[in-house]
Amino acid sequence: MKIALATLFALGLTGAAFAADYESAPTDPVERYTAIFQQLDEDGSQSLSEEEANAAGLNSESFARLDTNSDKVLSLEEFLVLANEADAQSGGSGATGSDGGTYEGQ
Ligand SMILES: [Ca+2]
Repeated sequence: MKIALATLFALGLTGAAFAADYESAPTDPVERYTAIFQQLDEDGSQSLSEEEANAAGLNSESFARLDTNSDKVLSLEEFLVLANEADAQSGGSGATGSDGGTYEGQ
């Protein structure tokens, strides 16, 4: 979980920088992370290579964790696991870190 938290922190910074370009940041984590995904996906492939993910602050271990089908790229669906985690972190007052397994069934 320490790695995941570091990843979220790094992506949070990326999201803040991204949101600064707009009048208001999306409050919904899915919208926010979709926007981040689209910004990171420079070649428009609808997937993130490990290089693109690394540029966003995801290390190789986090990349492998998110790449649930092991095709060496992150789809939007895989990337949005981070949005679900961020939502749980920010919205779950006092309920963080105890389990973290709610997204594993996908
Ligand atoms: Ca994948």
